[in-house]
Amino acid sequence: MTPGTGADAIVGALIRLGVRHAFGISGANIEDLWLGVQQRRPQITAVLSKHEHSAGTAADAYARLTGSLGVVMTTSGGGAMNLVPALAESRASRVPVLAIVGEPPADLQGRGAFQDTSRRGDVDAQAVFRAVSTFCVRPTTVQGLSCLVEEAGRTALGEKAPAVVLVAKNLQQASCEPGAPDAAVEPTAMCRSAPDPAAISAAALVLRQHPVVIVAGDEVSRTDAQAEVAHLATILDAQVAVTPDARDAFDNGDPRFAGVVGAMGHASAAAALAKAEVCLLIGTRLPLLARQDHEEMLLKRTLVSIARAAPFLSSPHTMHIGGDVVVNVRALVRELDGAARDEIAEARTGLTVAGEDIHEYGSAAILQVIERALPVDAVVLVDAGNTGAHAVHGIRAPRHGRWLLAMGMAGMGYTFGGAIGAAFATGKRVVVLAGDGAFFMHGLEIHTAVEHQLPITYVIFDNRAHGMCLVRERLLLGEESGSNRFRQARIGAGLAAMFPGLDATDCESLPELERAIRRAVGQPGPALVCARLSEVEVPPFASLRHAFAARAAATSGTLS
Ligand SMILES: Cc1ncc(C[n+]2csc(CCOP(=O)(O)OP(=O)(O)O)c2C)c(N)n1
Repeated sequence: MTPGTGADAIVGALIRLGVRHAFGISGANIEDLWLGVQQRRPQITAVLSKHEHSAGTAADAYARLTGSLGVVMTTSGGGAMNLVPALAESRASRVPVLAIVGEPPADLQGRGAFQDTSRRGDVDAQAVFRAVSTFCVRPTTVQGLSCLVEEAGRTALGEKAPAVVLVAKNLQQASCEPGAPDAAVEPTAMCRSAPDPAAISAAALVLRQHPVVIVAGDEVSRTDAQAEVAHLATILDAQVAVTPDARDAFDNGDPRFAGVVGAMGHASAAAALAKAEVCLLIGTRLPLLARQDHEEMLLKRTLVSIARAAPFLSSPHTMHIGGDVVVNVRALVRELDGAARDEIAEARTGLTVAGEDIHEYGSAAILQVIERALPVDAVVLVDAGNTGAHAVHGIRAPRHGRWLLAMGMAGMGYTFGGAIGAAFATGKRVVVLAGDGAFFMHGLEIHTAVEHQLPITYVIFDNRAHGMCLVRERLLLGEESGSNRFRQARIGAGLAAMFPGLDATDCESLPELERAIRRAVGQPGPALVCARLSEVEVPPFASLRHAFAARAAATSGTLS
C-alpha cells in the first residue's frame, strides 16, 4: 500500500467508523480533507451545506435517525465558530457527532494566519469547542492521526456527545503510513450494558402494585425501543404519554396513547398522570418543557426512571435505572411478564386533543391537512416557536415514521439543516414544519435539497412575525415592543423564482393549501408550501393559554 497523506488517514478512519456522509463547508484549512473525502466516493460522500450551523444540524439529525455517527467538517475561523450552536444542541440532546475542524498550518499560527482560531491566535477554538463536546483534541503530529479520529468517533458514540478533532492544514498534507485496511473494523457496533437484576426486580415490584402511567422520551425512538415500550404498556395495562420531542416513541393512534406531556401537551396526558400512582419514565430526563404544569403532581408520585441519565426531577420516591434503555426495558418485561394481571390496576382514559378552537385557516386546521397527507413512514421535523408548539400539540407522528424536535437548545432553524441529514439518513419523505422567522434564519439550506433533489416538503407558517415572542410580550409583559412583526414577504413566490423547477407556493386558504400539500408530498424532490396566516395565534402552550384566558379583553383566540 502506498503512503498517503494525513487527510487520507482521516478519511480511512471515517470509513472504518462506518461513515457514509459527511456534511460541511470547505475552506482553505479543510480543503485537503474535503478533497480526500470526495476522492473516496461512493464509499463516503461530502455533502455541501449552506451554513456550518446547518451542516452541524444535518449531522445531528443523521445521527439521531441512524443511531450511528453524524460527521461534520468545517474550516477554521468563521466556519468553526458557526458550528458551535449546532454542537451545543448535540451536546445537550446527547447526540454522537464527530466534527473535524481545520486549522491554519502550524508555522503560521499566531503569525497572522488566515482564520486563525488556533491557540496561538486571539481565539482558541479548542477552548470554545470544549464547552460543547466531551472530547476535543488538537493533534500535533500526523503519526497516529487515523487512530485519534477513530478514538474520537468511538468516544462520541460511546458517550453520546460531540467529539471534535482540530487538524492543522500541514497535518492534512503531511505524508504518513496508511492506516488499517478499510473493512477491518466494525466501528458502530455498540456494546450493550447488562441490566442490574436487583434494580429491575425492585422496579417491577413497585410497578406491579400500583396503577402506572408511562412517559416515553426521545431515547426510546433513538434506541428503537418502541416495541418494548408498547409491550410493557400492555403488561402493565398502562397509558403512555410522550415528551414533546418523542411523538414517535409510541403509536399516536393506539388507544393507550395519552398524548403529549408538558407545556405544549394535552389534557388527556395530565389526566393520565393524575390517575396513576407510579410514573414510569422511559428514555427521558423530563426537561422543563416536558414537565411544566405537572411538576407538583409528579413530586407526589413514585417515579421509576429508565434512561441513560437520571431525571431532572426527583420525588421522595424516585428509583433510577441507568444504562442501556432497551436492555433495561426488556429485562423489566421479562420480570413482569409472569405477574398476575389482576394485580395490575386499571389506568386508562381516552385521548383528548385539548380544547382547541380550530380556526378555519389557522395552524391547527393546517396541521390536520398535513397529517392526512403524511406518508406512514415520513420523518417530521418540528422547529421552534408557535409553529413548534402547535405541531407538538396538534399533529400525530406517522405510525412508522420518525419525529425530530431539537429540544436541547431549542434553536430556531434546526429543521432546515436537520432535514438534509434526515433525507440522507433515511431516503424517506421528510416534512419540515417551521415558522417564517426560522425560515429567514436558516431557510436557504433549501438550496442543498434542490441541489440533491432530496424528498423534503417544507411547510412554512407565515404569520409575518416572531409569533412566539409577540404573544409572550403581549400576554406576559403586557406591552408590545413593536419589533417582532415583519412586513409581508412572498416566500413561496420568491423561492420559485430563485430555484427554477422548485414547486413553491404561497397559500391563503385551506383548499388551496390542501392541494399544494398533496402535490408537494407527491414530488420526488423538494417542494415548499407557505401558509400565509392572517393572524398571530396564541399557541397551545400552557402558560400562554392561562395568561390569555385571564385577559378579558381578548375574545377571539387570536392576537391581531
Ligand atoms: C436561535 C434562536 N434565537 C432566538 C430564539 C427565541 N425564540 C423562540 S421562538 C422565536 C420566534 C419564532 O418565530 P417563527 O420562526 O416565525 O415562528 P412562530 O413563533 O411565528 O411560529 C424566537 C425568536 C430561539 N428559540 N432560537
